[in-house]
Amino acid sequence: MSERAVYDPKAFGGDLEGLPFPEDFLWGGATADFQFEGGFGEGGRGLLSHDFETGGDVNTPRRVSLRLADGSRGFVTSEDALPEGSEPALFDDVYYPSHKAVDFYHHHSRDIELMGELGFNVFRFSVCWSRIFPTGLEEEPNEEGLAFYDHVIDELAEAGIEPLITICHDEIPAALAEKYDGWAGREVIDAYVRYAKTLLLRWKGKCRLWLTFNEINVVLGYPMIGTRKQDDQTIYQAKHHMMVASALVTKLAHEIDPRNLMGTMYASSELYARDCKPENVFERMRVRRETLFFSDVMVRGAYPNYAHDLLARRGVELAKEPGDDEILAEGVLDFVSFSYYRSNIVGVGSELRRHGVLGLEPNPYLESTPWGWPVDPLGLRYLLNELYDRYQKPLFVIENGIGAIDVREEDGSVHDPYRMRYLADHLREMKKAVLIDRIPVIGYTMWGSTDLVSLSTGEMKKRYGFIYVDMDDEGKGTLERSKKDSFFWMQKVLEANGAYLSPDMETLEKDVARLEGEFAE
Ligand code: BGP
Repeated sequence: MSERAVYDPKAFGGDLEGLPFPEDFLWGGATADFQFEGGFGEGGRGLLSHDFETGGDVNTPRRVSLRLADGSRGFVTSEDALPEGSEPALFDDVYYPSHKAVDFYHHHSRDIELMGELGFNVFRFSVCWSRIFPTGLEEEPNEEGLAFYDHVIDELAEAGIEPLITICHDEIPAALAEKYDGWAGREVIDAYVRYAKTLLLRWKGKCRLWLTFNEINVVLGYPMIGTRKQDDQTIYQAKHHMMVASALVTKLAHEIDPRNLMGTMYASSELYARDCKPENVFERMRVRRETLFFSDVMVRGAYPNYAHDLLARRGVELAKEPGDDEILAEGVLDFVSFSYYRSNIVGVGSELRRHGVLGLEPNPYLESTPWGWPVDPLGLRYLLNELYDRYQKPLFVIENGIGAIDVREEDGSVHDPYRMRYLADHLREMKKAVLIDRIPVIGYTMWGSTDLVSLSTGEMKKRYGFIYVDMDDEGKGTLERSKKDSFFWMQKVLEANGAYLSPDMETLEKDVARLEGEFAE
């Protein structure tokens, strides 16, 4: 990384307005194939675990559609076990958001053009595993699938945008899930390594930033990891296999091209003790270890000392093979990347979901989004410090943003001051972490920079983007892309490499113009 700008507290005051981020800082957006790409059944794409998942909303969970043992139709929530004898099945009268998503498959040129206009220099996307290996079991990849991403990567390069590829974003080819019980089957490691190697060789020299998995610390359920059962034993065993697979691919990636930089994404809400009662503070430490367990293994290269207690409490007995520990030690990651949307409160008896990443207790000091996610910009600075203290590896904020209901006016404009406010507040705290706390942060990719389907609810109305996509929760709409107010705001922010972050467009424009004037002098 280049020399960082010098922070002089006397000259710049607490909010650092006027000071840019380091010159080589990466700025961009992030997406996932089954939320963004669509192209179902096209180009030889095979069925994906997510293809059976219905939409939902804040009160209605998404479900997996099934053919039950007696031949009738059934549904279970995406986090439930599949009933004995049932199989995931598609029905003509059910809407499945992954099939079309927002159709990046046919809109990639326009989408990339808009990213270029925004000023991105990196774009995070995931490759759809079943587009490359339709069942996951083939020996040879699907050339048409690879060619699609060749186009994407070449168009990005032309726009001056570097790819950041998620090899596997919470998904598995359906046939592979069926044959081996998803990641519960150790055989999936080989299938994944074959798949990842194909990508690493194909885009050698064109892509240097890779993520082996997305949010490995929270994924569960048939759509995400392909397992039929959802008990702790199954899930931790599956994730042991994923960690071994990630380490093998990390080692391989370094051999294929030493310039490759490898990460995995962790869902990283910040976590606070409910109060200063020692039992609650201790509980915070215990839950924190649950959320950081997977990064502890993959970034340090070994199961931590507290793993014994963590697994025993959950009644998990891991089946490890001889050599697994060596593999984990040899495949440590180069950087630590994470999503940050919110913080949580924890204390004795707290109800927490997904290993402490989703808390239900309101924080009286914070406001929440309409989907109940507490907004906590300072939590991002805290997290960056906490992770760097723990790992001493470069960090990468690869998901952040606010899901909100946007209104598109008749003239196509979308006024989203809440998004500019949310992002400005988070970027400001990130800037403090970089310039004051001296944390090496590689970059920032905003989640869903072009509107896409929500992962948790399957809705379109929970929008994150700078770019509005005309589509509703049932998949109806022209799919036309238009620029929200936040698009123009982010353009200005990036023009000055984050030197000015005012969420008020007028002030921002004046500040950036002043900066340009200073350069001209
Ligand atoms: C993360 C996932 C993304 C994403 C995001 C926002 O967990 O990596 O795939 O969608 O969260 O969540 P949601 O879409 O549920 O608002």
